[in-house]
Amino acid sequence: MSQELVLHGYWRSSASWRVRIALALKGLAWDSAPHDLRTGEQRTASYLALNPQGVVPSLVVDGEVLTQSMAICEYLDETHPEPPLLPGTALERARIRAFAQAIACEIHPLQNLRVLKMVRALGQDEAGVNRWAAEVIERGLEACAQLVAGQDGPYCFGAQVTLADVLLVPQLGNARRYGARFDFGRIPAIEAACMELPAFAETAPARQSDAD
Ligand SMILES: N[C@@H](CCC(=O)N[C@@H](CS)C(=O)NCC(=O)O)C(=O)O
Repeated sequence: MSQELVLHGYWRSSASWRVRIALALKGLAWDSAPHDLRTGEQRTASYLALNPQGVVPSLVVDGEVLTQSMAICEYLDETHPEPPLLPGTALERARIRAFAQAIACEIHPLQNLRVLKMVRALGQDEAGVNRWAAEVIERGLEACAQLVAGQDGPYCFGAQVTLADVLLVPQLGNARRYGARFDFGRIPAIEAACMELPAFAETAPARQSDAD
């Protein structure tokens, strides 16, 4: 029986894009509930009732609310195992998770909207804020490139798309937005390979109904 899936997100949110990619890879249809982060819609009382952290995405599955994009992707992977986002042995899965977490836990939180607002409030002008974001992203992606340096392509970990690719491509969108370099090792080639797939191309920010 098919589930009713409602994705609360925002077109330009990279964490929302992760979930859109995972949904597309699993061939799942979903309804969109957009929240404009620029006007603070993520902090309305009705949205905070869904997601007390006041961030997108949230995925509502038959009335059950799921938060945190990686947890959502893993839930989708467990409930719809094909194609697997975490294939291989325990060791291989640990490497994929480590790469994904390097982005989700180390890069993205430091260049998130509310953190950039704090950097601005501490006195940085727009150029300074962008430099902060770009530096965080460049340092992180340089390390990510090393994590996959010895792996076969075309994707992060071989011939199958994994959770690592699901996290990487949206982060590269943020790299472009803040003018960060990402010409590290295999990173540009991995992005090019992913963007040939409809699951990545059709879920891109500019192609969402709430994009302006
Ligand atoms: N770790 C969270 C991060 C969620 C997150 O920070 N989302 C951003 C958009 S990419 C957001 O909603 N920011 C709103 C804000 O900072 O006020 C996840 O992966 O779901």
